[in-house]
Amino acid sequence: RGFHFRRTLFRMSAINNEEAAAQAAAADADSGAPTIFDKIIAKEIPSTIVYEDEKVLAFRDISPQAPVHVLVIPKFRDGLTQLGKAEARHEEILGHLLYAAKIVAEKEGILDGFRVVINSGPTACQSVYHLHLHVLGGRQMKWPPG
Ligand code: TR5
Repeated sequence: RGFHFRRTLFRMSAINNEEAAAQAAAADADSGAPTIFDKIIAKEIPSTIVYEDEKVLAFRDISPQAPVHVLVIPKFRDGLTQLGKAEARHEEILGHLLYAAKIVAEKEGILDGFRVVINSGPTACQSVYHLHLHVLGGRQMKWPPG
């Protein structure tokens, strides 16, 4: 019985630790500080650009999770560190990003089947706090995602 109780306590503290870690990451990760993507936009860091217009940049992910893995980002972040921070004024750029994802899919020859993913916040494993769409394809995708 004692063992059971201690194990339950341990599980509870593990859950609390995970929640605390997630909250800490959330507080600190989305600080609004410049990210690596600013350097990519400024072309201070090289990237393989797939598509670009005055509002968005699409470049290959450095750690591809599929034969085609392209990130589409707004050139002006304007507070869009994550989708969860979107406001009404962002409607136009959000639509533009989604349409750019379709152009990327077309250019990459995966219009028959592709996936667009946005990770918003630490619980969704967002790691770069500059809104980005992942465009993935070139293989059979699985569902549900992990
Ligand atoms: O986890 P989230 O959804 O935030 O996605 C961030 C993505 O940025 C990941 O898929 C990373 O692989 C990608 N990433 C990170 C860096 C990077 C990049 N893609 C292209 N070039 C990159 N550089 C130069 N540096 C990165 N740190």
